[in-house]
Formats: sequence, structure tokens, C-alpha cells
Amino acid sequence: MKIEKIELRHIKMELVSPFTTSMGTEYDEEHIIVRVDGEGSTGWGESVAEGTPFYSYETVTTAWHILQDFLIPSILGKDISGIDKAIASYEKVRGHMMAKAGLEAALWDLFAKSENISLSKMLGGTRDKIDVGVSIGIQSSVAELIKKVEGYLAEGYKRIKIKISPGNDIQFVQALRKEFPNILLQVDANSAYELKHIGLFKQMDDYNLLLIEQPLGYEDIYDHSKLQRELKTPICLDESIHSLDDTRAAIELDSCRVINIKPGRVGGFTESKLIHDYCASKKIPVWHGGMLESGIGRAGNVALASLPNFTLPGDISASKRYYKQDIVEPEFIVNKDGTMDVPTLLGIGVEVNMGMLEKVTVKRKVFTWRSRTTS
Ligand code: OSB
Ligand code: MG
Repeated sequence: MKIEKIELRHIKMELVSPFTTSMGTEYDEEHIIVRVDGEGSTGWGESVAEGTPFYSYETVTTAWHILQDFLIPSILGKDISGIDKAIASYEKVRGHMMAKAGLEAALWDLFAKSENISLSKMLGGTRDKIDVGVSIGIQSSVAELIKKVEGYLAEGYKRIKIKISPGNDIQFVQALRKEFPNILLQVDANSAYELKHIGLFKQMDDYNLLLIEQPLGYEDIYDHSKLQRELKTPICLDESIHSLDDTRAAIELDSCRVINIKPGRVGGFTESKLIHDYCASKKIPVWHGGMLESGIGRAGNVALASLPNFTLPGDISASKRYYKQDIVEPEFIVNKDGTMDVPTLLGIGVEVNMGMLEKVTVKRKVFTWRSRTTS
């Protein structure tokens, strides 16, 4: 596959409602859309680095720099026989997983289209529908939270995740359990706690939570093993897992019993598949996390979540849960039974709405093989 042209777009999309976590409140989401053209086909990917370095050290600006100055020059104008060859061409670049994952996603779409198969098929997916959940930000009151949860359950969502932070935690869990004794419920702390809060997590052990996501340090694996030892509820790691090696360390140390896979956090679908397969071999369930993606990133997430060991409902919700209008057609919807259909058309299986994409683009740059850079 001759890589002829690559385009980056910095996009900014307004969320339908502010999203509050222990990291702060987001009103809109900034990401990078990557377009790769070669031999008459077009591939699309999304880099989930955000406007702020609060979830990850990466930002739209660092990802743009790494893409423009290192990743794109390593493949532009080259004839690449497979995605593994593209990855090998930039293997000297350390870290910057979100930058890498955005480019890799576009390449997967491009190769799937040129091979006339869906991305799900190409990744090894085995499902035509996936179970989906919803991630709810910290609410101003218990009543507000209950109202939100009721609404999402009525839409069919199979699992509720609530964000927690010190002072906004056990009271929400207790209230939800009282109101909804049987729902699949989990919490996500985004690294807001320390080992000294162990008493709080022991209290949470009484509420039949599916899992507790990333309670401790964002790079930590060791302290999580000390916490997991004291709890019945499985810990699930998100922020701490950047690679198969991190996954192996976390599982060997019993730091967690569930893994959240986000391709953006681990450098792409290739590493995600390695983590998925390793977890399957260790009987560790995985689920697909989310980064408030547009439909372009979401399409890739849905395809990846169709692999067999994604046995828990993911943070993959309907387009309208995030944005008034998505940048793909058709938009992603949740079926009444809490599933989402896995696209079956070629590649990511949805069309990019160019008018909408144009509207949300704040910066665009095209890289061509002859001129190296233009516009
Ligand atoms: O920790 O899972 C997280 C969104 C942005 C950054 C981090 C996280 C999240 C979410 C939202 O929880 C998941 C979604 O896309 O629905
Ligand atoms: Mg998380």
C-alpha cells in the first residue's frame, strides 16, 4: 500500500452536557482526526489526546507534534506491506501512545477497505452486536444522579459507571444501590485516592460493585496490588496500563482482576489485541473504555469490542449521549436491549459527514508525499 497523502484535523466538539470527573469538568472535547489516502482508498482514525494533560500527559498539541514530525515522515510516500511494517517504521518513538494510535487506526481502516472487509473482521471480531454501558460524570446531588441513571436504563444501557472523587463517592454508591439493587454498577476514580483511603474502598465492598476502576496513582501498579489484596471487589486498571508489559505486571502482581482496554492509551489496535489475547489466556475479563470519541474513533472501538474476551459492557454509548450531531453517518445508536450493532460495511463501516467534520475543524494540515508538506 503506497501511502500517498495524510491529513490531520484538530477538531473541537461541544458535549451535550458537561462531564465532571475527579480530573475536572469538560465542556467540549478536542481530538485529532487522521486521514490516510493510498491507492484509491481512504482510511480514518482518531487520536484521543485531549486539550488538557489531565487524563494523560499527551495533549492535542503534543500528539500533533509527534504525528507531524516523527510518525507521518516515517511512512509517507512509502509502500507499506502491512500495519506491522508501519509500526516498525516508528518503533524508535517512545511513548506518545495516543498519537500512534490515531495513525494506526487510520491505517487499519485503509487496509481493511483495500482488502474489502470490515474492520471488525480484520481485527478478529466474533460478534455482530456488543453490550454497552454508560459513564456518568459526578452529579451535583444524589437526586440528579438517580434521574440520570433512570434515563439511561430506560434507553437500554446494560451497565452504569459513575465517576467518583473524594467527598463524592460512597453516598452516591449507597443511594444507587438502594434505588437499583440489581443493576451492573461500577465506579471510576481516575486516580483520585491513595492507599490511606483503604477504609472507603472496604466500605464499597458491601455494594456488589462490578469493579472499582483506577482508584490509585495514574502510573501505579504496586500500590494497587496492596489494595486489591484487601478487597473482594475486583480492581480494574485504566490509566496505569500502556502496554502488554504493564498488563502482565499488573496481573502477575494481582493489582487488578479486570482490564479496561483503550486503544488510544496503549498505542493502537495491535497492542490492544495483544493485551486482549493475554488477558483471555489468564481468564481476566476485559472491556472497552472510551474517551468521548467522535463517531470516527467510536467506530474503531465498536469493531475492537467485537473480539471474544470483551465480556463486560464497555464505555461505548450512543453518539447522542455525547454530541448533538456526530461527524459520521449513520450515527451510533443503542438498541432497546442495550446492545450496539457492529458495522459490517468495509473498514470502519460508517461514512464521514464531511460538512460536519468541516464545521468542527479548528486546524487542518495536509502532508503529501511529493511536497512533504503543504497548506
Ligand atoms: O476514565 O474512562 C475514563 C472519558 C475521558 C477520559 C477518561 C475516561 C472517560 C470516561 C468516558 O469515562 C467514557 C466514554 O467515552 O463514554
Ligand atoms: Mg477510567
